[in-house]
Amino acid sequence: MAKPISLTRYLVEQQRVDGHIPGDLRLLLEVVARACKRISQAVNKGALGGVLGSADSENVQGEVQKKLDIIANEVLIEANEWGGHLAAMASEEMDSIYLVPNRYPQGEYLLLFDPLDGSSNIDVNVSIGTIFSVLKKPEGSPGVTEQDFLQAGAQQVAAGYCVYGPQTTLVLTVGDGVAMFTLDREQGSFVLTQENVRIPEDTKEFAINMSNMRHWDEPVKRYIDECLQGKEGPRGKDFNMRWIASMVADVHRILTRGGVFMYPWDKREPNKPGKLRLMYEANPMSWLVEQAGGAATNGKQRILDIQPKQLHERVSVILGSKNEVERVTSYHSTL
Ligand code: AHM
Ligand code: MG
Repeated sequence: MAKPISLTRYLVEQQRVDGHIPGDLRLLLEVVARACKRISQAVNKGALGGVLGSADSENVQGEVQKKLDIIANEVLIEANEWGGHLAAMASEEMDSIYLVPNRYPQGEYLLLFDPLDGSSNIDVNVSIGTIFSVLKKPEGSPGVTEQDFLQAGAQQVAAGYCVYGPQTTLVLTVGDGVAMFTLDREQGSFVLTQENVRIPEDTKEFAINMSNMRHWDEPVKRYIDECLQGKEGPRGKDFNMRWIASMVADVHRILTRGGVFMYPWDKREPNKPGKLRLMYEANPMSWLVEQAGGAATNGKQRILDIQPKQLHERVSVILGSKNEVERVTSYHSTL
């Protein structure tokens, strides 16, 4: 059997052999992976570690924070602030950007993350995860401002997530396809378990929170209605539905066996484009999905082309198997 390839070796090869990433970015990704290992340990301890339940606080979106949301956020900040690879960080759980303190060396990257995605699943022992995205600090600007973070997803230099499920799996792209690494708990290292991940172009599986159906817009209603008609309907095949309510876990399934995931705009909060956040969730996941041959739009345009106007901006998300995403997107222009 071939010798297992660690995340470290994979990244060194991306740097040295393939020339895809600079040394600084490699080291930054190693730090992020180490932080994910620590979060994984906290998740695994569960009730024994006293990490379950709510904290007495709300985040900038007005959502009640769980203890693990805060712990994961602190782990990521603490692991990354002194490494010398970053200029600043932004998190779904923090109101504004976090500048690397002056006492530490300053780097040229910006790190964005959703420290603990799928918060509603924390206390029920269902898969949750960390999502991250790396941007380059714009050249020539002294210091860092929120404006520096407002770059379209197409500018990302690395993106990934770590899913804490029956296995802990880190999924990564640096623009050279998608690779998956499984955490070997005994060795304490991430081991490459799949390279060149590909999403099938067609699928018979959709993921959407059906309880919101009455609030959806017509194009989404039409698409799901056609799926529900099965073999007898216009699609001529039966569809299956899955909804884990952790984007990391739903996207992980799609990267593994295909499918389409949607969290569309709906009428509950008409002024907001959707529930999910562009910079912390939609951009990194869209890049991973595209790198695996899938597609990601907001119904009207490619998510990676959206110019963000605010750090905590929300967006309508349709991503996964290419032909299905194109179909839902086309319904938005014909209705
Ligand atoms: P979170 O980052 O606070 O956990 O919220 C995002 C999550 C996604 O992981 C998931 O797709 C969605 O919210 C689930 O929403 P719902 O509770 O409507 O099913
Ligand atoms: Mg989230």
